[in-house]
Amino acid sequence: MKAVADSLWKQVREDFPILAREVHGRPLVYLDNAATSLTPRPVLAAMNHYYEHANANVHRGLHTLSAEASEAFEQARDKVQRFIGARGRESVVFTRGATSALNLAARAWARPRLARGDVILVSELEHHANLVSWHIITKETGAKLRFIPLADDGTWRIDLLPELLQGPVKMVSVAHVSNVLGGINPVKEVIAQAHAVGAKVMIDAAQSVGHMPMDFQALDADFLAFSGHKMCGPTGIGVLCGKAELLDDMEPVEGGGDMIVHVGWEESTWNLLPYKFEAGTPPIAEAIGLGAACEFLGGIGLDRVRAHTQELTELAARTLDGMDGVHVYGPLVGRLGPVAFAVDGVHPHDVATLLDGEGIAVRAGHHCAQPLHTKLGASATARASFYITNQPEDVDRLVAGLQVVQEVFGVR
Ligand code: C6P
Repeated sequence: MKAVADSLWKQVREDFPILAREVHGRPLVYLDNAATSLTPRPVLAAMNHYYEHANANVHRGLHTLSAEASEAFEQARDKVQRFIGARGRESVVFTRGATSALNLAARAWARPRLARGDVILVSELEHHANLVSWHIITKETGAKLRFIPLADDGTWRIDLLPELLQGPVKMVSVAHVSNVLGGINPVKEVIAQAHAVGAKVMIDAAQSVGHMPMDFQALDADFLAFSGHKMCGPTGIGVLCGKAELLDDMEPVEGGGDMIVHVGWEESTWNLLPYKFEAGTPPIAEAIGLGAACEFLGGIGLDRVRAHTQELTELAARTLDGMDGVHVYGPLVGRLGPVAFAVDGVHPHDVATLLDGEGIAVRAGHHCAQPLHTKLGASATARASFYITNQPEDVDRLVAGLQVVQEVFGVR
């Protein structure tokens, strides 16, 4: 059984041409998947095919190339819809990424509906995209933020939820998987409790879609935001998935081509969903690439993707935490992707620079989660993040790399 699994992942790795390269004379170990994942050949091929055979704008031309481009673009939407279990294609709004998806819902749903004193519930581990977008709204509306606190192991204090949901809580907007602590958060429970008090729920799924099975309808969130480039797709494309009745009730944020039915001198009427929120020429090749990424991951099977990624993540968290002078932030189990850590006596930036010298790519900094780092008592952390392109040997290389770091700094 294990041999079958090993050969599957070996085959998967062969689809990623970049894994053949060396960095500083060493075979690349890419452990920065939470920032952006690598891109497999079928995704590159789908985008190339568009540029080589149907390079035209969508929804605008009557000529063959434009019709083919439009068809490929809309097929990509259908692939995304099936991939995340949305009820209909009208629920799938293409955006620039998770950040613009989160901001779109904050602006179009929340801004006109929130008033002074209303509450938006987030958690202490949120990425800036799900925090600063709300700072803009609280500044404009007088609504305020409330936070689900973290327990010592970096998991949510879910026991406090009934208390946190008291009062005028209108929106709950939380991450499914933390990009620093890696914990898989109990969003289903949050959604149920939030709905019971009449609040809407948005899930920042930037680190979960494409990493585990996703069923938007079963999850019953009101909005779901994610990026293509963290799930084997290209940069520049993401999705805001929303319940159609909510999207329908929202006003567009951007005006321009494609989002209108009729434009007069003084006013216009809006197009149907999802086009109402897609003003201007969309990222066509990128949407097609995202559709191909959905097919690629679907072909592997999302249960397998999750099991492989979680196994490696937990192996890395356990192993690093067991090293002298190394400390892992966040839970050691129930963890998917990111492993943030500290090496005693070495700045995280030096950790990342020295690991790069060993051919190992990790990220260092606050990972766009500054308030979380304040809570952790660290201005920065180093972070290794795992995905389908990784293998157990990568954990061995990371451990060996960290030993080099400790030797160079004389902390071993
Ligand atoms: N986190 C990381 O290295 P964009 O940049 O729009 O594709 O995704 C934003 C975003 C939103 N939510 C979460 C939980 C995220 O992790 C990210 C992106 C990257 O951790 C880049 S800062």
